[in-house]
Amino acid sequence: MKKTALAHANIALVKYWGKRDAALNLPAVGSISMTLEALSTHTSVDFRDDLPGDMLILNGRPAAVKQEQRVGAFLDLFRREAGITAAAEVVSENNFPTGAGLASSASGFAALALAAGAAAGLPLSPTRLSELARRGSGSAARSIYGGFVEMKAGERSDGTDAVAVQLQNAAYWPLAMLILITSEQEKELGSTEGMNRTAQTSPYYPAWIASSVSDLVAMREAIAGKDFQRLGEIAEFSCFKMHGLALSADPAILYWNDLSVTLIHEVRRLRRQGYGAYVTMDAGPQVKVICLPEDAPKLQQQLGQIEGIQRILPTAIGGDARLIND
Ligand code: 2P0
Repeated sequence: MKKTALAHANIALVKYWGKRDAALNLPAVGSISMTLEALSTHTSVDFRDDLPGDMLILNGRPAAVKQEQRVGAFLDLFRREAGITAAAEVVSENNFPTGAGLASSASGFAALALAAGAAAGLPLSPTRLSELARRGSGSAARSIYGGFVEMKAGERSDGTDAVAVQLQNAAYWPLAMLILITSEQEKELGSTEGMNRTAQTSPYYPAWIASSVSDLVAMREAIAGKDFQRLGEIAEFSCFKMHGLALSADPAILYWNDLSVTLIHEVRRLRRQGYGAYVTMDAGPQVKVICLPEDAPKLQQQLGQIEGIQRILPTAIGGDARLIND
């Protein structure tokens, strides 16, 4: 039976970078994210006996073979568990640019996990869904939940404890984010490849792993105390530490473009003027500004004047991934 799900993207406030097991996609560090209301993926899955193989329609077009194979391998996890062999028709739409450092794999694999589990008739708990979503993409484990979410690195070799938990729901603390799109091109180096190169070549990698623990503790405290300044400071620290780490790989990994750097300086300038605004960035050139909802319109107006910005997506905190009636 065809089932449809919607999941929101998320942006890490404490970043995940590096894997402790490539086959099961187990993260080397824990991470904490906020789920984003304005960025979502809508996916339907239909297991059908009349299909010669899995089919993926992504944003209205047949997907590339590589993407179709990645989705097929992910669906095998559900087929195995449900004891079915039918191929699936998967139709997925993002309401934001795909593959440009905007966490499309997070919302994509969370929505796919939820829809595939339901279509295969599997009764899956949110924890189990998170574990399965992680196999598609590490950050997808977090997009099962809304609000503030922590992904556990876990210790077990089978990955059953490498799952996300919700720290607080979407209504707990209404923060905002401005996503400044500097380029809509797909990134040159995917996260998985970037992480592997970093782990293999950066002399800083052990320090990154060791120092992540105190970042997670500090971020949990900032969220529990609704301390915005502290949350912003830790988020910037984790972000720049991750990008510094990536730069220390051989060859160096640089996800920023010229405009990214201009915008980082601009956010710092606005902060000196008294605005509460903090930067975070992922495996791409987009600059995300964490702010309070009451400051978002003024910050958007100021940042929107910078030459070269393609567009600004303002967003609130989003809710849980959910099934949608067909
Ligand atoms: C994060 N990123 O915590 C980090 C920060 C990007 C920078 O998780 O290899 O697509 O599929 O597990 O989840 C993006 O990487 O990586 C990511 P895989 P994923 O959000």
